[in-house]
Amino acid sequence: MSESIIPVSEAVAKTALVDEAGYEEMYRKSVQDPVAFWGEQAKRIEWIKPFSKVKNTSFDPHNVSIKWFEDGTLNVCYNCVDRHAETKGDQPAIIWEGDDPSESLTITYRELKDHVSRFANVLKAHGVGRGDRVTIYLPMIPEAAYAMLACARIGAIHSVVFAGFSPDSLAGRVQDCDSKLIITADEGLRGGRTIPLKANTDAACEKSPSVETVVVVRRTGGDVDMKDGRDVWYHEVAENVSSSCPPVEMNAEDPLFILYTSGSTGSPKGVLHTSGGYLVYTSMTHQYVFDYKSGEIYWCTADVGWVTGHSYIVYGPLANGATTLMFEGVPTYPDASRHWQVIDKHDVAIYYTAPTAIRALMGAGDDHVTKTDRSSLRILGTVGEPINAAAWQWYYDVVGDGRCPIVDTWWQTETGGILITPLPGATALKPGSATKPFFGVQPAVVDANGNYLEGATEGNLVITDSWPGQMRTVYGDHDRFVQTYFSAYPGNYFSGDGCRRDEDGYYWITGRVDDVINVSGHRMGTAEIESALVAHSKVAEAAVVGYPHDLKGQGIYAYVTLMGGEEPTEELRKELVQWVRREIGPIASPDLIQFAPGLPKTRSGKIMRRILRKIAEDSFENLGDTSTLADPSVVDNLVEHRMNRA
Ligand code: 6R9
Repeated sequence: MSESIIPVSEAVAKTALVDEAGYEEMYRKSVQDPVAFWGEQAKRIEWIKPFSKVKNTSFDPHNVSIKWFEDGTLNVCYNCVDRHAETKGDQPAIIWEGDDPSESLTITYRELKDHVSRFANVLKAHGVGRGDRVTIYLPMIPEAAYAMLACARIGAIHSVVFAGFSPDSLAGRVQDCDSKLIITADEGLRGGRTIPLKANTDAACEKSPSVETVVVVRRTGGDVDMKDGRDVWYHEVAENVSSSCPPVEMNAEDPLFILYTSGSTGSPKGVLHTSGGYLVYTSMTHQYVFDYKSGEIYWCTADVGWVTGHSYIVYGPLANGATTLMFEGVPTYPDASRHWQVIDKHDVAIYYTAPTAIRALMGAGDDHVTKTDRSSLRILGTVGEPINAAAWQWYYDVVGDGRCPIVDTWWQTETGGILITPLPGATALKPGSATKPFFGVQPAVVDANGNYLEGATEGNLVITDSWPGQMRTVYGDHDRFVQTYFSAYPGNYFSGDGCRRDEDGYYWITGRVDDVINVSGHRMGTAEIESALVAHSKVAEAAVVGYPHDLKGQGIYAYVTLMGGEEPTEELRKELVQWVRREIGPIASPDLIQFAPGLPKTRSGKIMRRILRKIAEDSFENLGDTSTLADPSVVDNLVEHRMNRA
């Protein structure tokens, strides 16, 4: 297999924080003496009371416990806002670019402090305090960042729910953590279309008795119902509170936020991140991975509803006093040139996006890119799913004009920050490889029995010791945390991803090895989609698998068995797609639905997903061992009636 290697750019290396030798040296120190290393790194944030103990962590499945800087105290919001307001108050903290290209806003650090303090006072006025959960269901507007930071300021725990989720998904997440307050907007605006966020919230509240208050930010001015005694307009209540609010002293291990994410089984898990370690880790990775230089405009295109938005739009960059760009819209509105125009308009130096966006924009043709300037760009990044070599090369050659290193960053909601990544001045690049571990991160490859594999090899990706940004527990269910991440390979954190390590020690993530699919960089449990399908009165049984999709990375292929007497019509197929959209949200819409009279099962009744995956992938000639099937003829029917992927 021929493999291209792109050496470190000399221009970048000249000013980069670390070069090749620097990386090796610093990495060695970080894993030889993590206590000394992280104790030193933790100085990048301001502590109220210094910690005396750096690391207290155990991956032993009988006693999983993760604590960093445990007796230190700090306020995360103070670190992201106030300390910069004092030293560089006039510098833009957030540049907001609206869905409509004529709308943008700049918020300085001084202004950010006012906005956030006011928001915090509104929350306090509605009875929110330390440890209370607040659900944030907002579009990509500055208020989303204000609301998150306001929670951090007063010690409340935020749970951001992506604005593309349905009322039912929102309700599930509100109920799981007993939120008493939801922050939403009248409507969201994306690609010229509105999203009825307040109406969705109303529907979710019907199922969520814990909610006492709904704070509504006015975004579009669209008509909404306001419920007396429960709903308040943010702009009205904000007028009556002060713009000064002291940040509270929090312990390093106090929760900062909950973020729900899909796993292979059951309902989404509330991933819990805490304060000190998370901030040290996101701040350090943001600075080193993007080689961030003070004053540069940095743009991460993620939504704040995902972990990438938390760590690399809000907390990491703001902890570093950076200027972070927040974009409300979509890459293809008004046309496929939008991202490149935003880069020119705001002189973006660092651009961090997802492979699915790169593939879509590549498909739109080079003209959209080449007609723009992009000379402000210095570093490109990608995250969310494996990037295919062709998309990588296009990103490098066309978007970056062959000048800008690409950092392919591997990490997860659970990891809090980037774990495997190139560093711009230190790592020669191989298209499609996330390359090497970040400081303090010790990856290993294990076989199915948990044996560590040495050298060039392929297997399951585990991490053998803790890092400060790691999740601490599943909210309200520590057993599930232990079960999900520490039981498969005792003594290690199991990522759920497969990977290959080459002869240079570079890591190549090959994708999930569990029942999680990755559609356009969005994680989804097949079980969630299946349970939405079987909730439909005409569906008896459903099995969902992923299949390779040119743009989305993976598409959703659903096998559906109907209730006796139901007709498998085209109409019903459309109805089921709509149904899933309503139950979970548009990102979970099945791409293909195959009506199947029966599913392949073992004699003990287990669905053989391996076979369903092969058929969905169109590689049904090699179905492997089918001898354990209860009724092998089921498979012939499935193959015969498989859906056309084109
Ligand atoms: C940050 C984020 C995590 C899953 C992860 C993996 C996939 C993320 C990747 C990547 C290959 C990369 N993933 N980054 N695969 N190369 N650079 O995406 O978090 O939404 O929790 O998804 O995404 O499969 O396990 P999350």
